[in-house]
Amino acid sequence: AVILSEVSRTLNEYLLVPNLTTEDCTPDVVDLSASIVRHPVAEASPLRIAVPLVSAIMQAVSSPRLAIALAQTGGLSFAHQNQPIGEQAAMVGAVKRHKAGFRHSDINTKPTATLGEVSRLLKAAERDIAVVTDDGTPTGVFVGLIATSDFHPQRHDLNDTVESRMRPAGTLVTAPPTISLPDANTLIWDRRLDLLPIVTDDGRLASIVLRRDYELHKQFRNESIDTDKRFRIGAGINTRDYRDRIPALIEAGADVLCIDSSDGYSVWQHKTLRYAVEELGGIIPVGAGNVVDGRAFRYLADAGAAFVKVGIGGGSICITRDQKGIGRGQASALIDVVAERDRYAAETGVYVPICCDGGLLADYHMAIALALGADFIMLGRYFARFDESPSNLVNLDGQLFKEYWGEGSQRARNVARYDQGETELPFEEGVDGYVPYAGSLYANVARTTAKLRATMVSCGATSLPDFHRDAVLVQVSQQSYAQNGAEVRLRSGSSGGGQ
Ligand code: MZP
Repeated sequence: AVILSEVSRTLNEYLLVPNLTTEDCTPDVVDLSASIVRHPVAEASPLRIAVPLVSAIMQAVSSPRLAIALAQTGGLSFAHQNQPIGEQAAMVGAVKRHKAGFRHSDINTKPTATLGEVSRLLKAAERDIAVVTDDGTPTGVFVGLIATSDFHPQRHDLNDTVESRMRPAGTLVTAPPTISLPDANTLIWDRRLDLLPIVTDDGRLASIVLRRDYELHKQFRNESIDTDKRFRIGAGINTRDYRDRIPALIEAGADVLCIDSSDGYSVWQHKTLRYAVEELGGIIPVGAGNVVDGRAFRYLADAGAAFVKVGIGGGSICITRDQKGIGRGQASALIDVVAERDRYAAETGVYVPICCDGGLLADYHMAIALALGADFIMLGRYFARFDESPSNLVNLDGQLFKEYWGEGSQRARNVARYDQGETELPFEEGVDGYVPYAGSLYANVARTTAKLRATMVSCGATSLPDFHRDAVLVQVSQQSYAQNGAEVRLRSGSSGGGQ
């Protein structure tokens, strides 16, 4: 046997040491966008996401609803493969059929901008809307695109109706605003507007419907939506029925695929990747994994993997290490694989992104994983806690939980993921349980990305490649780890960090 000299270490065992933060390094300029599929070192990746978070290929996590919410916040979801091909393709299709838009609460109906600001924004956006005055006086102000009382998008062809409601500059508007928020939402997207001013019958500005976070969504528009304004979605595949599943998923519109397996260092993954590259001509990128060392990374990268997923045994529902004695601490696995990714890029000129998968229990673990070199992060437990995940919300002794179960549990019976030729799982590698309910994905992802930005600013980095290059990490002792949290009794109302 070979005994590796290093100890197997978790993400919990590291902290970041701050670098110099300069004036131009602020949270609002931090770019969290990530490459998710292979690309020549000197070129951009053909597929990028605005925030480096993807949802796990799991029954309890990735539903169409969650996929849409995650795409709206800049990440990406993977429809699980532990279901008949037709059902998985329908899940992908359900997300692709939705036109990209915003939830109603994402738009603000209070007039929070002055007319001058509206005018400047519209002009800067070079939209086909005329704003006549920017003196800030509401009376008599015309705003080009408005909703009138006889405007009912449901009853009209949207584009025709909108065109016919465009008024010449200077016209006073006489109808009360009756547009509903969903209609405003649709208009904003269909007309590619950044905001929609609504004017009352006496010409006063009644409200401005605008995107909540202009910069975020500008970035999101560029990076998380296909050119056809459809949400992006990925899908899991397995090494058994890939010849049927991959074509069906391509047909349904999947943007990227990933072989879903607890142990990706296998000839079966090699064959699946070669099928996608040779027989399908690489028409769709296919990621592979999971692996925990550089040898396995190189094997899959050589076979054509679009990205390689790292992590065995660290998942919050995972008992693989207990059951089979297989796995490696996530930090040690990442350090090894990242070094091989960089060697591979230097040797071949091809950058194959790494996805850190499983066992990220605190938001700061994501920062540690990215600092260690991960390109993006796959999360199960994190997303399972939110409203948008498909599992049941349950009340246990007065506390709310969401159900969450592993793909290796009897409940999921994902035989293909643990494929060693059996038709039944001979033993469980995952558990079936509950995770504390945490509310909306939107609010949580916003808080998590705020933390990531703040961490990167402390480390003097404004992009993930900078962070990879410049982060300084230190191992923590048990004594020092014990001081990570607060040492006081919390007052009621204090969240203690809210994770
Ligand atoms: P976590 O985010 O809940 O800690 O981990 C999610 C990851 O655990 C998944 O992306 C997958 O790689 C892995 N997983 C899923 N099911 C099991 C299992 O039943 C598992 N053992 O380990």
